[in-house]
Amino acid sequence: MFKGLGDRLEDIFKSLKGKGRLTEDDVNQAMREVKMALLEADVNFKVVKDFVAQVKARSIGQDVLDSLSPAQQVIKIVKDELTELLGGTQAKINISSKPPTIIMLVGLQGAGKTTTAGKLAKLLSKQGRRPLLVAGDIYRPAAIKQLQVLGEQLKMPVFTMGQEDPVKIATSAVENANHTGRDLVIIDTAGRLHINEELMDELANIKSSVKPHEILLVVDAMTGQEAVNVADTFNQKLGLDGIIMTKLDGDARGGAALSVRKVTGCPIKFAGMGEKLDALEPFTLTEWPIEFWAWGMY
Ligand SMILES: Nc1nc2c(ncn2[C@@H]2O[C@H](COP(=O)(O)OP(=O)(O)OP(=O)(O)O)[C@@H](O)[C@H]2O)c(=O)[nH]1
Ligand SMILES: [Mg+2]
Repeated sequence: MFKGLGDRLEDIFKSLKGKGRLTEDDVNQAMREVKMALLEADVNFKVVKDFVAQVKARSIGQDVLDSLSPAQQVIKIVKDELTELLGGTQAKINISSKPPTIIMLVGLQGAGKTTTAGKLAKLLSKQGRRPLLVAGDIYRPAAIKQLQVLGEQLKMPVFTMGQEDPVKIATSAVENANHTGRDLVIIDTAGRLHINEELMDELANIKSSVKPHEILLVVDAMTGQEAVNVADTFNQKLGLDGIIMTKLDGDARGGAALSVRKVTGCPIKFAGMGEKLDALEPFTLTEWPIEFWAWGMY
């Protein structure tokens, strides 16, 4: 997914290394190219601006330019700042010491919440958890059925109460998990086409009634820059614990992931890599940008 960006950075670094000594102009030129590469990868403009300013400030000091291997140092600074931007590897789900652990999935319509609920249930059951899937989307009639079908495929229980109030559904589901020995509750919630107050209020009410250990925002990577606004709003209203980027198997340019991480300060915990139930992967730094780390360019 980040291949294009990785290739671009690699070219920029090659030309820096070819120069031997570096002047301030060389660094400025390289940073202009880095900026274009990030923008073309769909990274948010403000994030790019701050990033480049930060790298420049660290690179233009005489201690770097006068050093024996200035290009290497500049490349290392870019890499460090990218690492900082992505926030390291944090694919872990916080498991509560007092079961059940409650995970709530939120996000806009079609982002992949319901599918991701099934994927997470599968992944975490492999780690020994006993999930209960909860049908908290009462608006789209097919939503409950969709989750039930996933439950059947996974041979896992699905808790539904039809069109009952979602807060009631969530609290009853947690009680049910307690009675039936399920130690993980995954709540699927309704989406909307756009962010609206009604949805946010409903989600905030579910939050305050069951106090989830993890509120994860499911974001469609294909939505590009819009993902940043969405993530920012959900984070302000709900206080997110993490983000799951879906559809990274498509031709999303990946920059949205960087931007979302930076704007919300929330770790991207998983990447959805397809429609199948096992297409959920931990989002790790080493995937990004692949050629760049793998070839030890710095
Ligand atoms: N290619 C690809 N498709 C995905 C991924 N995750 C979900 N999808 C597809 O995206 C579509 C929407 O997924 P849902 O899980 O129904 O999305 P949702 O957020 O629950 O949607 P609403 O309930 O309508 O708000 C489905 O066709 C999924 O198969 C992914 O990682 N990659
Ligand atoms: Mg859904």
